[in-house]
Amino acid sequence: MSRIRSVELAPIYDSRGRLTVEGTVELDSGASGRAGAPSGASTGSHEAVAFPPGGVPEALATFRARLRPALVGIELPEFGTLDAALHEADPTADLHEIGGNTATALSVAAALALGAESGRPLWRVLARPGVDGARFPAIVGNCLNGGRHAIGGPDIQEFIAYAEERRPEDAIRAAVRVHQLLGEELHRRFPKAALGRGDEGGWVAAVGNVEALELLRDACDRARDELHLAVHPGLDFAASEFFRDGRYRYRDQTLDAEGQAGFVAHLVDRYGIRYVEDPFDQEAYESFAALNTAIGDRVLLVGDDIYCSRVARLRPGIERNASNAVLIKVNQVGTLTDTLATVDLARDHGLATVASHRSGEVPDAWLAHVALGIGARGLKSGVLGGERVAKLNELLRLGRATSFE
Ligand code: 2PG
Ligand code: MG
Repeated sequence: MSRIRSVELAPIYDSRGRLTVEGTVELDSGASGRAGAPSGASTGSHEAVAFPPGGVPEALATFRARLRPALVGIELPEFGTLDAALHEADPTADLHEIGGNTATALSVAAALALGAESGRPLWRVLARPGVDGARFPAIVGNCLNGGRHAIGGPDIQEFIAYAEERRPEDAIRAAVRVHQLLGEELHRRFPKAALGRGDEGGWVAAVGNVEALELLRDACDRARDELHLAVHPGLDFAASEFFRDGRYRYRDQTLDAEGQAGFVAHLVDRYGIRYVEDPFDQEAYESFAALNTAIGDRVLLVGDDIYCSRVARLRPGIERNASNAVLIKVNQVGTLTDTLATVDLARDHGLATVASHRSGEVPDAWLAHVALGIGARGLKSGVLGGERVAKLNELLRLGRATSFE
């Protein structure tokens, strides 16, 4: 039986230079696992709170006072046992006492330790029924940043290359090429402007929403022609961020819910969009449902802030047929056990899952294993930036072990 010999929590930096936490779990056998937790900028109201009110210092103090004594010495037949102990220590739904990021770091570290002990990669430790590791996710790669992930960019948060290819090497190549072509075109169009990249490694430019989408569409078209690979435009509106007093407030237009639905559907058809995330406010189940009826046959319609990876938020979405996919972020809900409950609920009702990074990431690779293990339709992990590439490179490694013939 595996027993926890030691458990640690330490501060590390994320890709925005903010402190987060990294957990280490060591078993009696000497097997160990280590994992860092990322942080979002456009966080949903129903997410686990990343840290207690006093931030990382309070998370570390709480860990030392309450968690370490509760965890050292317990038997760990599966990672769920550690997750249950975390919830016992902090019974709040949003984990604001211990912090959702503490929960995520320790939960993933425990699963990695169990995998190391039994010679299994993480994805196998997490594998859902019927998942054999042969079906790889599409790449959901952010190529141009806006919203809260960029200064001076468009209102829409993410302009995405959605690459649906069986082989990870093909999907990643296509997404990377879209990013490159988009950058080249921006250089051509704004030869004197200082171009940069945003929080998720996508380009930042002083362009409007529609101009950015045109650039993305053109880059996807060119990448498709050049590589003969399936890559199409996608958007994460992160619409809760610009929804105020019942209206969607873009810099150049203000729309009510119906207007927003029409705008999204128009963009989908005009620009050949295949992936749409959070086109409405996080409480707008009915708007989601109407749009899903209208475009769900041709687009992956993904709920992020609306569900916050939680069973209690996804259930009403399923009842209303609010989307055909759910974004999965472990630290929105805290532990792997909670995450997998949401994944199982989605699968049982025919919804696709997309495993996602956060805008403030750590250079860990475990997200690629989560994506493969849950049988995700997509891996949303950006395209460039070391903390993004870490996940893509891990997916490449996993793909190398697989025969696609
Ligand atoms: C999102 C995420 C990741 P954040 O909205 O999907 O792209 O952003 O981590 O800031 O919530
Ligand atoms: Mg989102």
